[in-house]
Amino acid sequence: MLHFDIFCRVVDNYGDIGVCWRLARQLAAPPHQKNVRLWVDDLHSFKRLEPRLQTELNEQHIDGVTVHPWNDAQSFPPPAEVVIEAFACELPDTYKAAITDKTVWLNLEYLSAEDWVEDCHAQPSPQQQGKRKYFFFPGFTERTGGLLREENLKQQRLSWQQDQSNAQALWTKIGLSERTQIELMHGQRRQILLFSYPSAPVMALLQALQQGNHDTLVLSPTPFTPEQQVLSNDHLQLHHFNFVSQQEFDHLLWSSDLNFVRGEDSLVRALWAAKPFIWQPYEQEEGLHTKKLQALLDRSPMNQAVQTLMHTWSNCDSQQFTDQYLSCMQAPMWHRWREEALQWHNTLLQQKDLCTHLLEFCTKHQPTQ
Ligand code: TRH
Repeated sequence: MLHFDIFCRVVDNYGDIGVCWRLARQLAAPPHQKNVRLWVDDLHSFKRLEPRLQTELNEQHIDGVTVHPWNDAQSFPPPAEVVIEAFACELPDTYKAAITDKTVWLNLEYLSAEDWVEDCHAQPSPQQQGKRKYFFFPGFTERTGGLLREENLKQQRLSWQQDQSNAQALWTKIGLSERTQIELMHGQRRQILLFSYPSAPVMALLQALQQGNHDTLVLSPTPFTPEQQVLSNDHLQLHHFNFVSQQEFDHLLWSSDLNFVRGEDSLVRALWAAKPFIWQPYEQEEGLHTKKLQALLDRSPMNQAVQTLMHTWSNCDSQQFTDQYLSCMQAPMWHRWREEALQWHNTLLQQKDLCTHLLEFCTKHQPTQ
């Protein structure tokens, strides 16, 4: 059986550990059931999305994955057959020295829908002493490493959504009143999940929701500012929730009518939720994030009005956002947006997932011992 070591440094935010944790669990779960060790340099950040984690332990087992804290000064066991260095996190020197020409060594890169990804995916990155390291790029086409997706994810989502007591238990956990829960269940109130960077034009969104025809609930893991809180009333409820586990985060996406997501991991989860969403890419120098957003939209079935709205949100353009949002929420446009989100989900579902691509790559590149 193939053994994996995954190394993850938490730089800022939650995307790096978010991706590594999903990857580790998917490799360890059926149908793959690989032996996986995950080395993480910041267990406190990790604990926010995995509450079962005990930050004081040197070794623990969760969902079939062995989790270890990582600091460069510690000693390491011999490398696994497959070593994944997430997001060019630089392996510890002693561990790197023990890598041999038999090890399949990968640098897992950030997700992007840009064209160049196909050319760089699976390319070697020359190393000393015949060691073989490759770039592994997730992506949106068959010529990339694909997207992380659990086995039977669609079926899991549909059965969760079919039984309303699942959503009720989640809503109770995050502190929603019984009355709000009933309104959500009966479709009398729309639920919006708001996971965005501080620069997003949140005030403009809230103003649009105030003017809109529907009673709305906005759920946010970031507390609302006093200025935003002033806009909260029965028509527009604002609710701050404490970070939930990754699985519960998925459930929030599944139970919402519209999702605002940011960075790469929640983007992919919003796609798998099959619901309309607005993506805010992680801001990069020279407007690179705008290119990333357009590259994603170019691969999507999204209509022009929704594409423009996503750019307006990403460019933090409060002036334009309110009117554009209101027009996208008009009945025929909203219906179209929902259809397109479902269509996009169904198209991507036809593709091979990242773990399957990864295992095929390892089989192809692993020398016979
Ligand atoms: O946290 P992010 O902004 O991460 C970012 C990006 O990945 C970016 O590319 C990277 O360079 C930067 O970090 C350093 O957004 P992202 O990628 O969506 O990751 C958030 C993770 O947090 C995701 O796995 C979902 C999870 N999450 C929960 O588990 N529970 C929660 O309550 C919330 C709000 C999020």
